[in-house]
Amino acid sequence: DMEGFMEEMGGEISVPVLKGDWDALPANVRKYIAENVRLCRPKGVFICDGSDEEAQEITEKMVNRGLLTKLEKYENCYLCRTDPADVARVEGKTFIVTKEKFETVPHVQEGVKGILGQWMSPEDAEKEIKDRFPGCMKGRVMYVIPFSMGPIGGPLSKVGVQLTDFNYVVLSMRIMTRVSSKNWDVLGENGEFVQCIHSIGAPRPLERKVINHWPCNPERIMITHFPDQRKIMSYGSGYGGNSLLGKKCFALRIASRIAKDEGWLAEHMLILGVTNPDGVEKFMAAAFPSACGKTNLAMLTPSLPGYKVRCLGDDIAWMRFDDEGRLMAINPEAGFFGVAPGTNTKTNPVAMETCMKNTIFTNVGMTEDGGVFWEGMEKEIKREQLITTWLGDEWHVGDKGKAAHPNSRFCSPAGQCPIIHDKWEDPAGVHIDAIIFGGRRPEGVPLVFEAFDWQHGVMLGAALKSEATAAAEFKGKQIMHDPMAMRPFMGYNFGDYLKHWSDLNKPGRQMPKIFHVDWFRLNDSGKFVWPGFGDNIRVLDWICRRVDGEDIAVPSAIGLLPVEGSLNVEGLNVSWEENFNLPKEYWQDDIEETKNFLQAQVGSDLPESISNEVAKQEDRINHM
Ligand code: GTP
Ligand code: SPV
Ligand code: MN
Repeated sequence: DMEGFMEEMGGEISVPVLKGDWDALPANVRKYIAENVRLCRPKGVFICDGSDEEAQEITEKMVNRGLLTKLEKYENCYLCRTDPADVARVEGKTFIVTKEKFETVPHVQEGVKGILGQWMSPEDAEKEIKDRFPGCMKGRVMYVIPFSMGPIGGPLSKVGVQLTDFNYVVLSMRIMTRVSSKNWDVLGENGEFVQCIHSIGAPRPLERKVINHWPCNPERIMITHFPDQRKIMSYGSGYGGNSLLGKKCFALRIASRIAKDEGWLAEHMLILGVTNPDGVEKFMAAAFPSACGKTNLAMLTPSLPGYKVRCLGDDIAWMRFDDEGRLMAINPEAGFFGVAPGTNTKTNPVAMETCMKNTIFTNVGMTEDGGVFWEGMEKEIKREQLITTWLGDEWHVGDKGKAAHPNSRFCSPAGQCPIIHDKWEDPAGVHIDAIIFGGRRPEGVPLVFEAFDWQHGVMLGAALKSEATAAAEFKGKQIMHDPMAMRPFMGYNFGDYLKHWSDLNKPGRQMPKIFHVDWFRLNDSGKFVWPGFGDNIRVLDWICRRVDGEDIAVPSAIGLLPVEGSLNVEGLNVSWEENFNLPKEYWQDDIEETKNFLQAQVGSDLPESISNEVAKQEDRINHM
């Protein structure tokens, strides 16, 4: 059995400690490392302290190896190109392991293949792990990364310890989380931490050719989560959400499960503050599926004069009601792992400024003068410049193919974002006034509408759909369900999750208003009907005014729509009709499809509160 297999070492270590003070580590951490050294067989252990000197040392090594290229045009920026077979999250190889299957996945209808999370039995997980992890770090160094999700020592924060054999992960985790020896003090002698074990699955001698100096094992990728043990084991991939285990694996999958048990929320949401011309600020959290606009909204440069948007986070929010009944949110991350393509000085000048120093770029193109290039930057470089694509080919603007991978990313410290909010590291968080859901919906969905109440809003979140994006392995533009933008990140039964959301609505609490937006509606000629980006402030402004109770909304079948003219479109050449019309047939099909989806996928676990809301919505649509 696993216990015997992972035979305890009593905190003894059998390989050299290359850096760090072994004896200074908490006893339970020593035991955890020793067990995994015995399992993975690295040649040595490197205990990270999170210092700049440490990062410098690792960076230099990686540049010498060829894994990183220094970008001469900027300050302390590097380019990394992955093995082209390892470019995104792999949802099909991502599992939650619990004894009881229905803790993880809903009771789907008979004959239906569930898509809301993948369960694996502990027995199968043990087999898969024994098939992969023994000796997986042979000839490599095991880095030990003590990190905090949320400000170190904060009341909502949690500590993780990642073990990894990939130095790229060490550098990226330093940006994305708070890596520091101080986390050992926070843990104390036997403090609880999340065990994050990661291997690229390329022990020496190598069995698979290494491409671009990016060792990985794409055929054998397996990302397993053990919520009961607060443990993650990830194998075979070095990319993003597969390897930076503090992010999706911990801060969403494991944390959502802890949050359910403890009565709070771990969500795939950005956090921002909007200040209106009167100086009144409101905070919002917004859930859009991967590559659907969170980073862009979080860093919005308002096109309306007098407004200010400040960013607190671009991907994950941990939220909890405080004693006064206010929903308080923190960003557990410390950096941005943002989509590069589409980002430019017009669409997102704040992101462009943020990533011009101390940044690791992955799978973007490089200009001959050591700058970056990706699709969307055509106007920012000289047309004749020679570009090396993410695949290493020579390329010019206008040539066939792409310079950057569609899921190429920048990884930058959040603190250097020019519009970062002063409170972004406030351990108590900020008071959320509004929650926004949205996706890529090319058809039928109005620019913005408001839920009638909390229950209706939870149903809107449950019904969230979006076109597939490059952030995972899916191909094409199929419209996929992505309830609460959490489909790939659910840590437990989605029916229980919806119930948890419904139950949050208790007397004495100031429930945020819930909204739905769509920046991606197309007209008959295939053009976006809304300019998006900086002009999204007009939608945020309408939302703020609704939070203040302004009488500018009119009921429709699907929710409260802006009264015609109440959303400021001054100076824009947009059609109100194209942005706000509700095609009855479209919505009849949509609610039918949503109802079937929820019945099939959440089955008997679907809370009545949600099916009631669906039935009411269907009735309203039929009476349109
Ligand atoms: P993840 O990091 O994968 O979770 O993605 P995200 O939700 O942060 O998405 P991001 O803001 O990076 O946007 C993804 C893509 O959508 C980029 O190519 C953007 O340029 C594009 N995009 C973002 N906002 C808008 C918008 O308002 N309108 C349009 N047309 N495109 C947008
Ligand atoms: C997402 O896919 O939602 C991301 C990128 O934020 S990754 O970190 O790879 O999950
Ligand atoms: Mn994301």
